[in-house]
Amino acid sequence: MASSSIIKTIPIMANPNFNVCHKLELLKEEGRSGDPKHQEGEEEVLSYEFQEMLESLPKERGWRTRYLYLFQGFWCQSKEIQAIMSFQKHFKSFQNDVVLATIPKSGTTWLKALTYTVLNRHRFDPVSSTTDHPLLASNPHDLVPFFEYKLYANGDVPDLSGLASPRTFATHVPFGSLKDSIEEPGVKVVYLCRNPFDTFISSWHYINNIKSEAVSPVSLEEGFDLYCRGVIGFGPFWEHMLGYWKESLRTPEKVLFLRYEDLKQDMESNLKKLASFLGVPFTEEEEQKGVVHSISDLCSFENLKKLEVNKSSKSIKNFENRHLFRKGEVSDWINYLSPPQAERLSALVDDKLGGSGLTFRYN
Ligand code: PAP
Repeated sequence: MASSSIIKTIPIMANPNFNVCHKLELLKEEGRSGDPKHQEGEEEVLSYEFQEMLESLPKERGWRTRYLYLFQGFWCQSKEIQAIMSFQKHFKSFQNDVVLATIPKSGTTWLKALTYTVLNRHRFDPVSSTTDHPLLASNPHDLVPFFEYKLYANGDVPDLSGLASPRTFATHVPFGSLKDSIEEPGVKVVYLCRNPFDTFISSWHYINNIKSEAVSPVSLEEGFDLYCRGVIGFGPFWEHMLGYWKESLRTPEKVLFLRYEDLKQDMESNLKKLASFLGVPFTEEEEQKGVVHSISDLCSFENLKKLEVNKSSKSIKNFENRHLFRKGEVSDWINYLSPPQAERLSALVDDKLGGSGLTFRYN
C-alpha cells in the first residue's frame, strides 16, 4: 500500500531533477521496503519541499528507522518532523488544555493513565466502576492522544475544537518546540522524568521489539554510545529534561515536574500533587472513600499489564501494547550496563545536569 500511495503523492515525473533512488532510500528509511507488514498504519505523504528540507538536516543512524534527523535542536524521525511541523502550524491551545510531556520511555503510558483517571473521576468512578472504567478496555495511549503520533500524524490537521474540556494531549517534543503552541493562559503541562539509566535500557528494549525488520538491530553498546552522544528520539535527553525542569522552576503554575521514581515510592502524595496542579484537588471525602488509593491501584503496572487490551491489542502507530509493559522497575539498568558504561553515563549526567538542581534516584 505504501509504495502505491507514494507514487500517488510524490509526482516523480513532474520534477526531472528528482532522484528516484533517493526516494527509495527514504522509503527504506521508514522501514517500508515493500513488505506490507512493515506498512501497517503508516501513510506516506512526504512532499518535495519536505524532503528537500529533510535532506538539509544533519542526520545519524536511527534506532528504528534508517536515520534520525536533527530538527529544531533535537533528534527525530522524518515522519515525526512532518507531524510536528503540522502541529506547530495548526494547533491552537485553549485555556485549561492539559499537555503531558515526556521523553520516550519515562513512564508516558503511566502518566496518561493517571491523568485521565484523575480528570475523569466524576464520570468514571475509580472506586466502584471496576468493570466499566475506560482504562480496562483501552490502552492509555488511546485515551490521551499524542500530537505527533496520532492527531497530526502524516501532516493531518484535525478539528479538536469540539473535544470536552479539559482537552488532554501528550507529546515527546522538547519544551523549546512546544512553548509557542501553548501560550494561552491556563494551559498546563505535566512533565514526567525518569532517571537516564533506566530510560536508556527501556528504550533499547522497546525499540528492538518494535522496529521494522528492514532496520538492523541496535546492539546495547551501539545504542549506549548513541544515547551518550544525545542521539535518541527527542534527545539529547539532558536537554529535554533541562528544558522542562527550568520551565517548571520559572512557571510552576504552568509546568509540573514529576519523577518516575517518586511515583514508584509514594504514589499517593504525587497523585494529590497532580490533582491539585490540574485544578481538581481531592476532597477529604474522596480521600476517606479511598479514591486516591483506587486510582493508584487502577493505574498500577501490575493491573494495566494483565488487561486483555494491553496484552493483545495495538495502539501507537499500530505497535503492540504489550511492549509498553516490560518490568516497570527502578534500577533495572544494573542488569545491563557494565561498570565502565555506568561511569560514563554518570559522568555525563554530572556534566550536563550538575548544578541545575535536577537530581535522580537510581534505586
Ligand atoms: P512511551 O514513551 O513509548 O509511551 P513509556 O510508557 O514512557 O513509553 O515507557 C514504558 C516504560 O514504562 C516501561 O519501562 P520498562 O521498560 O523499564 O519496564 C514500562 O514497563 C513502564 N510502565 C508502563 N506502565 C507503567 C505503570 N503503570 N507503572 C510503572 N511503569 C510503567
